[in-house]
Amino acid sequence: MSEQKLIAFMKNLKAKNPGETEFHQAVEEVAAEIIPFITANPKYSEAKLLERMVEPERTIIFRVPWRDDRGEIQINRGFRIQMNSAIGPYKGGLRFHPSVNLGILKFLAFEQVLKNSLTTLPMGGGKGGSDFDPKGKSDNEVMSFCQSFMSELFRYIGPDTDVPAGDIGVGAREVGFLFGQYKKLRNEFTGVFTGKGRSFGGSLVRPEATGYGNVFFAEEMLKTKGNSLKGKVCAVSGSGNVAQFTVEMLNKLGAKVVTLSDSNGFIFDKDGINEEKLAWVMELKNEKRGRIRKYAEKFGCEYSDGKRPWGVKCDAVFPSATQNEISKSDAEILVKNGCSVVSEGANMPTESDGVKIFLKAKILFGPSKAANAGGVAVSGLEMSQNSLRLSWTREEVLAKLQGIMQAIHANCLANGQEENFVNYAKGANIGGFIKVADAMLAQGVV
Ligand code: NDP
Ligand code: 2IT
Repeated sequence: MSEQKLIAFMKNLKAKNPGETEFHQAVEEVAAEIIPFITANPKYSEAKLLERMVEPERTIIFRVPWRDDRGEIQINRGFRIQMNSAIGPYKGGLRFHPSVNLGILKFLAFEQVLKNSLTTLPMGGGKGGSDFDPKGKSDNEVMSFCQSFMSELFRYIGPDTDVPAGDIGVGAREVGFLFGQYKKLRNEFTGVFTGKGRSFGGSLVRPEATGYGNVFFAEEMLKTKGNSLKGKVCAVSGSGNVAQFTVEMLNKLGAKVVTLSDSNGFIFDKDGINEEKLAWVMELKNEKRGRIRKYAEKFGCEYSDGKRPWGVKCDAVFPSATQNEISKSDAEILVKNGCSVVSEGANMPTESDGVKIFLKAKILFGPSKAANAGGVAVSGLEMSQNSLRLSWTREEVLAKLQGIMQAIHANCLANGQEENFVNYAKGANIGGFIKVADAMLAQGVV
């Protein structure tokens, strides 16, 4: 019966949201777990909560005109999806990447609602961004774009309404420019953004939080097997914010990381990306804004152009670049090569058929909405600190992050236990859903 309900639900969703393939994918993975759950708990199905949750509360699309360094006018498209505010203000990042479109941001906003629910903090879900490509642009061009983007977005956000942060292509530089323009337009200094610089209200450990949190989550999964990351050979993809701090924490826990990538290819360093090499990568990526290929030239290791790292033999993988970067055949190869841990730093990095391969093999699979929730969790802690007008120490924030990742893991266990196996994907979907659904039920048909 659930199978038929899922088919009908998805048919309707696709007809209403044509062409939004990533949104369809994210919803289908969740609905496949939630429909049997709400069938068994009819108070949720009668209130049409799943149907309500896939419809954004508000979608804002706007023109972003700006002038490049040659004086030429450029036009980009800006978006903010205000998906769900049942448990708190809309919260979620901004992505600047040429691939950005409505379907991608709706998938991210939908995932964010459930992820934020799992963090234990009072945050609703949202996501936004633009098809603007920061790559190859000067600092001045990035600032012009950010100022124009915020000149429209400022109407719709606020510290108690909607609090954006970074995502792909939006790091410390962009957040600074965006926050500065908001402050100028509103004439107020508030915690309207997270991921801010330390000197203007940013939280300690926010830059590290997503990568560190993902490693803590993997360690929790391994603990259930009496195992740990110590001595494990790990493959990480991406080389941006999430990837960098994933490597840092893996090194601290005694694992060996052998890969990093960007959209051009990946490096394989069999000796491991140690602290010193990681510092070099951080400078390459965050300051020089160069390509990962340079790592192979500098440290004399292998570089594979146009490829992803999933063919490398390893014990654990931490996909930390983008959606759908692990295909079904990649998943098959990973399992065949003996990989027994997949902890998702990126959002939805594994194709649906790949997830099925991991679940069938019964390996430890940490889905993104649970495993990468440490980033938004520390964003929530940044909001708390801004409201209190004080800042916590590094130790305090780190301890809270660790506690939150353990709580998320426990929630997944409670809702995802199957016979001799923990289905973390199911656990995260049901665990995330319940809190939002209960809040929506209590608030009536709004
Ligand atoms: P960054 O912009 O800092 O880094 C992104 C990295 O991924 C770069 O190495 C980039 O390579 C690569 N990448 C991006 N798009 C593609 C693509 N289409 N194909 C191949 N490689 C690609 O972003 P983040 O590290 O912040 O984000 C990485 C992932 O983590 C995203 O999925 C994001 O949604 C997710 N995430 C981020 C959080 C955060 O706090 N920042 C929190 C939770 C999840 P290149 O430079 O060549 O583009
Ligand atoms: O996908 C994500 O969780 C993020 N990009 C972080 C969002 C946030 O508000 O910190």
